[in-house]
Amino acid sequence: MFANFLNQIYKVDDIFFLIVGISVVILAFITIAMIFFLIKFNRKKNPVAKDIEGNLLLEIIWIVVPTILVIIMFYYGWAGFRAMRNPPEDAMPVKVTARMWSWSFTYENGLKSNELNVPLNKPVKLIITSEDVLHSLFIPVFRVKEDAVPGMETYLWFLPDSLGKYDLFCTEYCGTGHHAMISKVNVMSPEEFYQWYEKKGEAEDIKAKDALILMEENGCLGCHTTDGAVEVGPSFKGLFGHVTVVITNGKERVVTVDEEYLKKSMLEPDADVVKGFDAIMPSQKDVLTDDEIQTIIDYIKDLND
Ligand SMILES: [Cu+2]
Repeated sequence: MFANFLNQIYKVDDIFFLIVGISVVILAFITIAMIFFLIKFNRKKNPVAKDIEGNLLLEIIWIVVPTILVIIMFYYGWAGFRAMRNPPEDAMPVKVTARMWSWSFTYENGLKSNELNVPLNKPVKLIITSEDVLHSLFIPVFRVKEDAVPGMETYLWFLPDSLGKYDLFCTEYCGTGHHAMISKVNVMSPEEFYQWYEKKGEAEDIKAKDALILMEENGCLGCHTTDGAVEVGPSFKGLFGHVTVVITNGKERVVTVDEEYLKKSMLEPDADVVKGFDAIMPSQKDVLTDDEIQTIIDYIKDLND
């Protein structure tokens, strides 16, 4: 199994270089032949048109050689594709949810994370979906990429075969915050991984979630900062008690940010849109519980102190 995978990951690069190599050789051959014929059959040298008879041997060569080349490229491409579409039985399943504009990873024990933590040398199967628009998950170092499609599950698998932190991107333009859809794959030693996996699992049971983790997991921090910097949406810092102009049903009005306003902004983000910002926030209805909303509101209040 392991050997299979190594074959596969190196195959991606090997097939790539094989196809590029064949293409370069063909390009060079065609260019040289073209220049050669331009000179050889130049009009000055051949004032009278001549009928050139066919050449059976040449014709056989130019049919057989390209056919073999195409079959070689197809075979390696197909073998690599088969390996990539067939996750090993013992692969660790992790559900991936993409949304504007963050990733969240859910493990078998219910544990959630906004970075993909995986143990070394254990195949991982990612089951991918999207809550809103098309996104695409891309982990360049493991040579895997798969679309995240709303209402549908797609998958990919890879073998994390070296320790370290690697980039994970959204590679399909999905709106204003697309650039913020960056996460990490942390390949840990199995001991370190299971320590994290089991400890966080217990915390998950008692639902003791810190506001920051909650906001990170639900993508709030993809657009809102906690330090006053304005990004896609208003910053949370200094927000509570602030008097602000909002657009309600196309009309401007002035509101004071209080608990009720914050809650409404999470559940019906399009109802009162802060002037100067686009109405692009997804509703957190059915996403955040009342308790979670309260935790976040308390956090935003505390940010003023
Ligand atoms: Cu995206």
